[in-house]
Amino acid sequence: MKTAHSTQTHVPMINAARLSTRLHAMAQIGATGNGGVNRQALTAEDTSGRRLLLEWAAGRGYTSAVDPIGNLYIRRPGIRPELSPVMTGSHLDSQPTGGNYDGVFGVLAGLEVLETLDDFGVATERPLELVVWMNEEGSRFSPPTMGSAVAAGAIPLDRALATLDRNGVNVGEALAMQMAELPPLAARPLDARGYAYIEAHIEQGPILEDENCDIGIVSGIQGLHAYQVEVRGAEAHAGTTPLRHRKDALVAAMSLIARIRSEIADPLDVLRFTVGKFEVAPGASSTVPGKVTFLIDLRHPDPEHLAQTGAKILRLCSGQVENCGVSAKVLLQSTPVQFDEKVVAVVREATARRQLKSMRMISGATHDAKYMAGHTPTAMIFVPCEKGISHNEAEHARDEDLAAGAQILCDAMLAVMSVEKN
Ligand code: HGY
Ligand code: MN
Ligand code: MN
Repeated sequence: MKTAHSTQTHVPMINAARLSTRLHAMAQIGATGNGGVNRQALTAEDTSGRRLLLEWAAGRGYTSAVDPIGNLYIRRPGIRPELSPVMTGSHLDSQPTGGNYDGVFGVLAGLEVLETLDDFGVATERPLELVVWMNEEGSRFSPPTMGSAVAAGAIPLDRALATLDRNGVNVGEALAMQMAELPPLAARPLDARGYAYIEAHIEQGPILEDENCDIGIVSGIQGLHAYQVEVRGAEAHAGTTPLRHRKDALVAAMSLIARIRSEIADPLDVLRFTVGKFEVAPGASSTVPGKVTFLIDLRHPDPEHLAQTGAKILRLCSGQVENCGVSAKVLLQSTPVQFDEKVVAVVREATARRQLKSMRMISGATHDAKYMAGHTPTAMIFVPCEKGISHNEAEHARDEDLAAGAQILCDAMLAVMSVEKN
């Protein structure tokens, strides 16, 4: 066994065919039949995906552990087990109409790196860890990046475990059900700190493709606020109740959202304001809606602008609107994150060595790397995806781009071991 970055005489090359085969195998789990997947956090499909990954890892003799919020840690041993690990990872859970690469690529590229080092007989001084974050998408249980937020102490564990899905099932129950279905896993405390963390992901936007770049050298992530807004009116008979007596929560919610959009409009089109989940109760055609609950997803790279816009929204979502009561709950407020410039430089140098065309960029999408950056030197690697389409079953990335991204991840994880921490 050669030791990485000391006696290493050749550079390990990832196995592109194996990576492609794994991606296709994972895409069968939760396949919707329309080209994408529905593998939401802690569902049977998510459990099947995790089981398959754990089988692949066990086949290589890697050890696997789980922390109290359900993050999985797959470890390839190092010569010096007491050293903190070089880490990579991403997520296997998807949006309801998710693509075959969002999150999955980062997990399987990470596994590919571990296996490539085995194939090339490379022993590293530091252990390597592949993390599968629980509930990155936040589509079944809000907010997104729940697992990495809890591991970083940004969300209290008990609050996360008590989070309900739309059927009234909480995270703790769903997690216990998943754990009962998986092979026994060692218990890992809530501690995701490492020597360095590098996450590979599809860009989920059009920039790399437009600029004809192979690799995105991601230097940070824009900020994200998530709010839950509740509009409370009064249920009434659709046929007999005149307008003057109505407290129509749907009408109030629509006019509130229109008001918010006009108050925060951004002529530069940098601000991202989305209402992606909108529930009307009781949801009967002959009853005036008594209650509407909707989720706001707000993003911007500038912390000041994000904070001011968020405060404006919270002001608008309080008091009375069209005869209905309105209140808002903050689910998540994560400020923009700058990654560690030493690790960003490692990714840039690895890309240059491979003579790939790259560009430095900020991530518009959020990722678990955001929380890792708070306690571990972190950077990300992006690969292009077709027309930037994501959170859509048409999401697609080319095998050669995915292989290039996995190779840069391999090179960077080896190179980062030689970087002295600040
Ligand atoms: O919402 C996001 O940015 C991530 O893709 N879950
Ligand atoms: Mn993702
Ligand atoms: Mn996503």
